[in-house]
Amino acid sequence: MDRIILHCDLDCFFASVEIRDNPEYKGKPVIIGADPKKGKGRGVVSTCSYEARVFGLHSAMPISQAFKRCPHGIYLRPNFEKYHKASKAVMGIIKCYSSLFQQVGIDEAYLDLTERCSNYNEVRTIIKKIKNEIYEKVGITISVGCAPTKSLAKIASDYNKPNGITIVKSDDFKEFLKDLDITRIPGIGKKTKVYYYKKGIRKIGDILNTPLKKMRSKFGKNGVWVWKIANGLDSRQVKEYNEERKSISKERTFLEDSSDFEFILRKLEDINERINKTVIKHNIYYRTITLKIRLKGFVTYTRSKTLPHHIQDKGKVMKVILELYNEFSSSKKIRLVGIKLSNLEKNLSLKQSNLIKYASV
Ligand code: TTP
Ligand code: MG
Repeated sequence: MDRIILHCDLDCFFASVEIRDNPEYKGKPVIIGADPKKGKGRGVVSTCSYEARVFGLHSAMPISQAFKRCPHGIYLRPNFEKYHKASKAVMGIIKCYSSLFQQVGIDEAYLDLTERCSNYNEVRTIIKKIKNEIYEKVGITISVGCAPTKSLAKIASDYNKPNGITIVKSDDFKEFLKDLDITRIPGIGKKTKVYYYKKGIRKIGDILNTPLKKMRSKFGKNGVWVWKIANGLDSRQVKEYNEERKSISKERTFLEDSSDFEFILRKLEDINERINKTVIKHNIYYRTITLKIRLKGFVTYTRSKTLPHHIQDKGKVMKVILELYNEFSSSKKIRLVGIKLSNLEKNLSLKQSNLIKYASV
């Protein structure tokens, strides 16, 4: 049997927590977000119950527009503290079912059950157990998708929301995908889909029927990525960001040793971008920035700078890296460059302020 990966995603998360705490809202259109001020409010919808979605409401919609479509809805301001507490409780339950657990964002997680299950009946039993435990202990529902890759598991969890279970067996995944709209693929949003629709690609089946070469020439990198997803070629592992982690680093060895500043700068910028993605995803702040340079002949230098405060700022990282690079002088060609961020901290209060920005309230 192939890998067994679950993707778990809470249903209309913020709204579910509010409905749990106010049972009189059950079955009603509940909207979490900015104050609608009778249709004159600024800001957006954070999320809404499925009853509100019937009126076309969705996350990120201007709250004034939501009010026009659903004036009788129950409009509530978000209570992030409550949502963080619920999220922590849910994640605490999910992670008990496998050591391969990865939380993504506030209400999603992956779980690898490959070692634990030997058939899909066992998988279904565990999914039901997880869902029941979450409902009993936290009082909200979650949708779970199971598939042989992370991206397919994510498509599966979204397939039957709310409170759904979708198991996509490794032999059946193309059958499952073929009639789905391409926007089901994470990475094809409203804007990207236009390019695909124009070239006649609407269903995932159309991608399956297109050779990789053609996908690359027509849609570039995005085309290759979605082709791989559709063909089950996503080998990304389920791995937890380790709270005990002391540093984050990435480096690049050049195909040929170089002393071309422009080239080296581009590589450093590329490394910085990649590290920044990890930093944002795990909400990490750092104080120490280190540049690593390995010269032809394997002599390695490192130069560091420690800042007075923790930051999360890729522009500042690049500035420090350039300062450190300028301090360094050698006539020898460079073989490898790397950036390391250390003195790390996961900062919850800033995370909350980001969420507030997110919800524009
Ligand atoms: P999602 O999982 O995207 O949405 P959801 O859980 O509300 O609904 P679904 O049943 O479709 O999964 O996001 C999780 C929470 O993150 C959501 O409850 C509120 C917050 N959020 C925002 O504040 N703004 C946004 O634009 C989005 C997408 C989410
Ligand atoms: Mg969700």
